[in-house]
Amino acid sequence: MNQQQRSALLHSSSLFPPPPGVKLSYGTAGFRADASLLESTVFRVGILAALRSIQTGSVIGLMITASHNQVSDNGVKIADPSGGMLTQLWEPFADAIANAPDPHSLLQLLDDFVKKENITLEGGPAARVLLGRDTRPSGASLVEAAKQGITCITGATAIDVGVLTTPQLHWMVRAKNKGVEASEHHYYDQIVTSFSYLMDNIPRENSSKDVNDKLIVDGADGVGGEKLEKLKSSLKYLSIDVRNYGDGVLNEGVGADYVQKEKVVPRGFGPSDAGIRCASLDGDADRLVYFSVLSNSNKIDLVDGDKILSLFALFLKEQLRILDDKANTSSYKASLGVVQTAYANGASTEYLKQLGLEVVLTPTGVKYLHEKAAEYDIGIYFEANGHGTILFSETFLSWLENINNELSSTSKGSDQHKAASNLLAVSKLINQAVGDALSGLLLVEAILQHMGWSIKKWNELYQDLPSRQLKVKVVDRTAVITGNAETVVVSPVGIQEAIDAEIAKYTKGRCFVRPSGTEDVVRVYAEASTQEAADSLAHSVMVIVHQFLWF
Ligand code: G16
Repeated sequence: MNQQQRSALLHSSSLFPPPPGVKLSYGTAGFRADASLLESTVFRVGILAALRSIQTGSVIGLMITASHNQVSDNGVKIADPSGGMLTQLWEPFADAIANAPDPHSLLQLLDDFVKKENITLEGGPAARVLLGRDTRPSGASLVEAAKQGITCITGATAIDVGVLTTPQLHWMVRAKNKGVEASEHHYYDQIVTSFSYLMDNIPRENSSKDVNDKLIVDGADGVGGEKLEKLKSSLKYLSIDVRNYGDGVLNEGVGADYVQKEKVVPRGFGPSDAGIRCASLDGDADRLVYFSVLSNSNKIDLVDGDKILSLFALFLKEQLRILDDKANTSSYKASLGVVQTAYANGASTEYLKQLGLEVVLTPTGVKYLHEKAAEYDIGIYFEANGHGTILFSETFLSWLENINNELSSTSKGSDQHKAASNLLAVSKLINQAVGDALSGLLLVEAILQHMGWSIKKWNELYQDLPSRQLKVKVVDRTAVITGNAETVVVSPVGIQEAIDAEIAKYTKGRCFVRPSGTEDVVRVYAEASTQEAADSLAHSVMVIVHQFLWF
């Protein structure tokens, strides 16, 4: 690092002192905390993004969001060149620089890291970082801090793309690095075109069945609602009523996290909506759940990420079967796998296995699920909370392109040709970089129309086991260390035995605890044969967590 670069870093970082006594870590989805604590961290993550861009010779993304968290929180995370999450190999460096106490120790860490990673600061590629943010009021000033961090690195450019959903930013990074058009307009163009294509391909006999074109969407008073309100007029086959798209408080009594955890109607919905298909996005539109309002109550029938996964799996499996059945050209056995976490409802895992699918569990966090799903030709991953997508391998896609071209000249309009083109359209509609509520919603809508299914019929695929999730405030959540895809607690010693003894009291009992990576709580998940039993198991385990961790 030359003298000029060192002076620039020392000067700029002295303007962003870290808040005393605060230790942050790059958790499930980047750094998250009360927004007032984050300027220094965001500035430093800006430096990291520029270094990552130089090292990879690619565009990197930096998103300012705290997604489902309360409006006073904010956060920052990095999108790697593929559009996916920052490589886990850089997370310890992110932690170290975020917590460096002063400019000199920060400079030392940067110097060591640049040498270790062979990052060429002079004469190499110039850094380019795309910067996006959600609608949080603290976002604008944090974007400025990120710009200062990025541009401290000589030659680096910060490209501010404004207010976006998190998945849009990830999509743009991926598109830019593939050398294709990458504006927000191109994002809409791609999803609207592939959605229309899927809808046009619907077998005519299904179009009059019990699915209708009316959908009500809860926008969580965040960026997703705003974007959908603008997009909806281009969706000729759907009539969407968007609610909660900006007037209320972000994530307060609204949004996918609230709906999925509390299982009650979000603000702005009521008994008059009973019977209509409803969906809910989270604060930055990377999660999606569906629900229907129960008449004369504030309760809902939840259709969560597991059911979205099951719907996608059914459709894709069917398209592959049609293609395979009549294959007269080169045969290709595409691998289809599904990835879930321990939060997946036991009934969903059972159902997917009965479909003959390979089901794999990973720890919570898209970074883990995504990595696993990428091992298949078609990998579908979903967390129960509604975060997920479908990944297609390059090898499979190029085979599919060839078959589709061949079929288009030999048997245009045949079932087999439609299956090939449906699969291609799904690969363009669904976000290949990260879970995306907007494109996920359009795929759900297209598949329901294909099947001719109402939300009720979809929800009847299998019956969820009753479950309960609770948050427990403890002194230090990092004291909880888990293993085996978060299904057992390894430390503190003795807590797992106490949890097991509690589980043994319940029919179909299952329970686990884990520290949240986005909020300062320990999460408890319990499942059992009745709602009362699931509630009771969750409460008993909450008491155990308190006993072991409130010291
Ligand atoms: C983030 C992650 C998700 C994770 C969720 C909750 O979602 O992207 O993978 O399930 O946090 O994580 P935790 O239980 O560790 O707090 P989002 O939508 O908040 O970005």
